[in-house]
Amino acid sequence: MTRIKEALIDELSKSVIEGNAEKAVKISQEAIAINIDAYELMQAGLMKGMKEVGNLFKNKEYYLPEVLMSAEAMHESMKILKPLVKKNAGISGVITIGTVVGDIHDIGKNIVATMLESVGFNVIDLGTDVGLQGFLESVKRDKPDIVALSSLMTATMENMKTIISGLREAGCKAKIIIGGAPLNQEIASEYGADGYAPDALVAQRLAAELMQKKSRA
Ligand code: B12
Repeated sequence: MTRIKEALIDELSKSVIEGNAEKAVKISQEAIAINIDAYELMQAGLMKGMKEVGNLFKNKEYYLPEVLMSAEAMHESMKILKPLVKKNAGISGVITIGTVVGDIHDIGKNIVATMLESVGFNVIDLGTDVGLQGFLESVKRDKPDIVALSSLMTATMENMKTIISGLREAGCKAKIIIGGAPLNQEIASEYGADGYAPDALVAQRLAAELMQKKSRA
């Protein structure tokens, strides 16, 4: 990595930690102007910064106002980067995604949605705080190949189980994948999901594999 690229990615990460949206926008624009890859900026810059914010929050060095400012900085930068994430054509399929009922965390979900769109999926984003009814309506209306559920809290991840069994009971044939910080493969299997991914890149691979399996079936 060139020194200037490294420095810009580091500054982008810091702008998220500092909760400085203005700086995040300025750095994103500078980095794009010298052709630094938008996905790399998201991963090595924004997500790294947000991870650190998570640690600061956990250690009670940051409180909700700081976290919100960091989320805002990330959001403003994403507005610039998202349209620039390279689209690799080849995959087609519809994915309905949403954060489950009771949970309003959407930063990770939005990154996953962007990554899925970037490989060619048509992503229907239902937003946050989505219950079984919301997912069922999308299954009926949008006929997704995959339904993706996100949850960031132990208190709300249990809702995934209810949504998964409700979707199955209603005859939903879509593959169901789940993700979010408190989850792992073991819980995903227990909840009856078809797949789990720890981050957006693995989510992209998982969705592509499920589509391949579907087309072979
Ligand atoms: C930012 C943040 C907030 C912001 C959210 C802003 C927003 N628009 O999302 C605000 C300030 C609003 C917030 C509020 C709250 N928060 Co909060 N928040 C966080 C924080 C610091 C970072 C989360 C984040 O964005 N991470 C960055 C993203 C990129 O990572 P990610 O979400 O994990 O996503 C990646 C993967 O998990 C995966 N993934 C995610 N979704 C999906 C879906 C699929 C299908 C797949 C395959 C993969 C996948 O891919 C993503 C990208 O790589 C975490 C701490 C932490 N360490 O995670 C706490 C945290 C999640 N919050 C927490 C809590 C408790 C709350 C509040 C209840 C606080 C309160 N007392 O009011 C409220 C919740 C209100 C509600 N009803 O939802 C706790 C949850 C504890 C728990 N285990 O249950 C945490 C862990 C903090 C802590 N250590 O206590 N929060």
